[in-house]
Amino acid sequence: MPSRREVLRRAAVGVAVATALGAGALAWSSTLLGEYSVMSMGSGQDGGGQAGDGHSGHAQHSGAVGVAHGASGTFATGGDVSVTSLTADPDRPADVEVELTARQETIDVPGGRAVEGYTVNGSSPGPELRAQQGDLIEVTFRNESVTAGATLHWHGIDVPNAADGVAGITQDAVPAGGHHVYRFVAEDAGTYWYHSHQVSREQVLRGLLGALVIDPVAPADAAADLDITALLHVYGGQHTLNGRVADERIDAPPGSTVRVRVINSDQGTAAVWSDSPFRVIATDGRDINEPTDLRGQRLLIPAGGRADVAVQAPQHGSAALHVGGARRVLIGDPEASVPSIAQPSKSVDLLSYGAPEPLGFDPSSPDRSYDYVIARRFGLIDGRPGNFWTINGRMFPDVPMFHVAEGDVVVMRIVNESGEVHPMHLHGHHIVVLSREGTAASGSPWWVDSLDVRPGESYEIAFIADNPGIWSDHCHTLPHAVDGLVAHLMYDGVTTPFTIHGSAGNQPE
Ligand SMILES: [Cu+2]
Repeated sequence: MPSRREVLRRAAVGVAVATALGAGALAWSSTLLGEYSVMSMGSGQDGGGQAGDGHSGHAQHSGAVGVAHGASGTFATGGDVSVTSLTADPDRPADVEVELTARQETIDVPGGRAVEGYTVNGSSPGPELRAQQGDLIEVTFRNESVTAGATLHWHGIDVPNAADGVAGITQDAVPAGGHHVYRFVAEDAGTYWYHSHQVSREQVLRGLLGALVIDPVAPADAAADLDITALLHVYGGQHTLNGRVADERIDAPPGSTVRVRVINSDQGTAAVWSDSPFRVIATDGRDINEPTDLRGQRLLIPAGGRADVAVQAPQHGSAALHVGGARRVLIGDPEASVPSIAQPSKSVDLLSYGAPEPLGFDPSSPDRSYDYVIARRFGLIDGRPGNFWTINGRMFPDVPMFHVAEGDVVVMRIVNESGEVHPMHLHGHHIVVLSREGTAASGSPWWVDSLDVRPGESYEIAFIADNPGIWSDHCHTLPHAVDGLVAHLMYDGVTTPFTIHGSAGNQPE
């Protein structure tokens, strides 16, 4: 039952939306946004509904009218399910309990100079969280002093929507002095990370983040002798590895295998390469089937993405795994001096790497087919002029709303006509790459939550809509998200009571 205040607020949003629409959809891009709900964004689409309709003729609905109450009447909403009710089992006790406290303060950067930013439990990166697959993780997040408010988003973990941590969609930003409890079951093993999703451009850039690793219940055959994390981040121009301006040295006996979990928490693509053969054993928390040794090639990891790489310690000296261009993980004899090697120009193509195996679902006759065409043009967003990103020819917030129903198989064609690379990140789901430029994937299923789409490229991806909620689908070069490269996936019948730019000061990007 919404409170009286809530009802009034919703009504106010409805009026604001209706006013903007009354002046035509373009009015969105030339007026100040004020407070709004993501449910009111853009033109609703239903994805064509049937197999075989290709990508043309997507139904275009003037879906924004009246959406302050949930969704356009065009869509079967089946009643209101608030995002706040989409939680882990509230009666299940936690297996792992963690307290994380964010502060706005000076970050000590060992090996470099201190910078102003944000810490979690006193450092940046914050503590690495580690749990086992199937654990219910309960994190009590306290904001001690982040004046703009803060949240935690669990990047790559398909959490219940209420735990997604996006200010203005799944919660209000936690104000300084406040706290918020996140609960989710870590269903999938793998390498993930957490970061604020409030003013994320600023807060992620300045360190409100950390690593999160879920260990499998039964270690796979590829289990390594040693397992280390290599989190990349740039603090005020200083390239760090696990928060330090230094290489990591791993004392590993000759012939032993080291699993290096590379986490790219930066704003651009990171390259990984080595003078020794290495294997890519997982991308974005999903194992690669039958990975093979790579020599003389680099692996590119999108902003926000992760890759687990296996490297064998050599018989003599140390293997050097270059991560992110400026830092290295040195594996073997910790006393050995190791020369740097130049970055190879040839990139591993994950479209054909490893061996095929069943996807577990059939994307050949999807329930929904959507386009996500990225381009760019001059205009105004929230009264601010600029050369902004567009999605399917429309500028934020008049961008598409991708409607789905639980159980749908969804295919999306992502096309980049904008001239810059975009690491596209869908919350709450893992997507599998079907094809690039019409060339079908032929290697291991390439599962990702963060996918670099380079200029001129087009990808066809697929996923199962199996996690109800309202989910952001945005570029993880966060300044691009600020400039409008954000759309949403909305499940029929799901609503949010939260708003952006309201009294809670929510600014997810
Ligand atoms: Cu981008």
